[in-house]
Amino acid sequence: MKKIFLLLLAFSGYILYGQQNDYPIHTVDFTQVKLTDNFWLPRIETNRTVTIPASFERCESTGRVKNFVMAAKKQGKFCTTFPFDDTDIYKTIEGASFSLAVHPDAKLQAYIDSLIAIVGKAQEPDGYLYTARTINPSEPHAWAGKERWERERELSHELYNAGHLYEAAAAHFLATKKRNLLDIALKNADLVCSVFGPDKKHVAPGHEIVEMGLVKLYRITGKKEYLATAKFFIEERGRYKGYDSTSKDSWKSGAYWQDNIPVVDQEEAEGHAVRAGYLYAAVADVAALTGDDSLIHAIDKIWTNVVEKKMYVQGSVGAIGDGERYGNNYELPNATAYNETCAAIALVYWNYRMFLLHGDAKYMDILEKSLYNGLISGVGLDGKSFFYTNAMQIKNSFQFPQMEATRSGWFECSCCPTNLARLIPSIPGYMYAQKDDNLYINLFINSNVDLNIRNKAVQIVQQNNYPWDGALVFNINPKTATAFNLLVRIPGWAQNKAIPSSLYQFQNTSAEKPVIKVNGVVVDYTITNGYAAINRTWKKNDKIEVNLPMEVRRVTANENLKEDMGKIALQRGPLMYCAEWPDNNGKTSNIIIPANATFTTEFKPNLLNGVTILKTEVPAVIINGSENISTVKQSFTAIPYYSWANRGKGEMMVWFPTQIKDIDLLAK
Ligand code: FUB
Ligand code: ZN
Repeated sequence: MKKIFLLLLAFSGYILYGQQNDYPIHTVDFTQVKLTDNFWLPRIETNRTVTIPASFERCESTGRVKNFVMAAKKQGKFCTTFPFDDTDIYKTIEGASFSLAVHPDAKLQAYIDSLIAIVGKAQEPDGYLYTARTINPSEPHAWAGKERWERERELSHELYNAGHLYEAAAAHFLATKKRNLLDIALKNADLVCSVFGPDKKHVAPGHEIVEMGLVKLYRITGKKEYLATAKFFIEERGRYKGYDSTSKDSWKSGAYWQDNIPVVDQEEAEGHAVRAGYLYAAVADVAALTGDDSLIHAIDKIWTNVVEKKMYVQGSVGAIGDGERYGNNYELPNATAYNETCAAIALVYWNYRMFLLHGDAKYMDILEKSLYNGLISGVGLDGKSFFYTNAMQIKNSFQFPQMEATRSGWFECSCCPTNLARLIPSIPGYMYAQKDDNLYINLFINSNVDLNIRNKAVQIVQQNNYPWDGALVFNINPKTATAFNLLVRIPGWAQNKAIPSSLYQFQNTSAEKPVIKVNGVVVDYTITNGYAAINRTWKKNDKIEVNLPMEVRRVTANENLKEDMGKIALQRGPLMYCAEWPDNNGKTSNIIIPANATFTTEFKPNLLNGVTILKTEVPAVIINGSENISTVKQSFTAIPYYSWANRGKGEMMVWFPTQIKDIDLLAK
């Protein structure tokens, strides 16, 4: 049995002893946080009881599992569409492992073991694992190339499959302490490290994730080659001479793969948005573990570029469908917004790592924006219907074919559902982080957490009704009186900043300020890097109350976003709102929200699993007969953006004109 190098503190919080460099801040592992929350706990439960079983079922019924069975026998014909279909099994195992870690389930564990046995049999003796070739090496998948790795740069996804295997194996090992999947992953990683490197084969992986996966294996085993190979893959980018660097076409220039410029010189988020997000997250990992500041400078610049110029108001990225990619600066079209769910997930991975590097709440502001809006919009309230793309508007008059107006149970390319299956159970892991005697509270989710701060046991209980209410309570219960610095994130939106850049602003400045009380007494606080610091000796039953203003805010866009000019979007707390047809006389593209509209809010427990709606009266343009139009006053209801498309197909809008400038007449 191979030796496991380190003392484990489970999942993301695990620390590699003997490692000189690492993130200065470390995560409080999701397994330490026990949720009692009305918003997230039901979602995590739905993920456990519906999404994960449905994903496994689809992996079987679509032939993804059969591909492994055939690879083991070297018989048959690859029976699904894409060479990366193997990863749907890995990602679902990863999500199921996260779930097992907090919710033991012998049946699920046995089922995963049975799948792992199937995966193991498909692995070739030297560790290679890629069903699209192994089933029939003389006739591999068309994207795979005749020889191993030969088309890795473009399409084969051999290293992408490897990366998801490593991520799943790390999660499974940490959850179960079983080595069955880990050993398969390590054998594959050893092969990858023996094939690629400075004196070996050179390639920038065609779809990043192998880098993050290798880092996870490095953290578990301490094997330096894994980290070195992850770094090598990052440094390989921008070295290939086969692209046309002058081409505007991102495939021809290499920008599609973030391979046009060396990573340290990259300044703009370019190319395929999921690939990009996974790269930037991996760069953060490798920079943290190697102390390479040039890598940090690169992702700092790229982050600023995304947040200043390339993000939709509801936290989605990857505007352009052709190439599933980032657009040019300020290229954020509403009618064709692509916004792959996986890109939002990648953004969460990346922004969390940026927070761990820098300790600034602005990264958590972006994480929260994406998580509560453009990310969970990707999964229906039933847990088994999904969006691959996340639209910014649906109009009856015209819909681009690529834009999804209804959710699907699965996709031919089904990366997003299985990515959600692994992201959702790990959400409690983004709530708390520590550095020395500083405790960061980043997300507001009802829960109990048992911490160790400077070797003293401290329990924190969150009591809130977030994201619906801004009144937050934190009960601090150290075993014995303990001094530490509590850093409570004060979201940018509670400080009159719609986003940490000038891309979106609140139309009016609110005079309401967050109020903080300790044991019932209002305290003065200063905000540093987005956190209110409360430094004191904490005693049992100490209570902090934070009141975040929850007004309805009108959001306007930077003047470079031409399509959004003269329009507003609606935000309350961390949630972006949209109007959907069932609440607005069957139509939303005819609505005007004038400057003087005032909103009321109401929590509707029976609507969309319980949501706070925004209400007002608005003018709406209607057609009378076939020749006349008029404007009528009607009641207007907005729902949280994440909850749209759960009641059938129809119109949806995020940005609303405040005045009419012109009318486009469509013929019958
Ligand atoms: O290429 C693998 C995955 O399929 C990508 O991350 C998605 O964008 C989809 O193209
Ligand atoms: Zn996807």
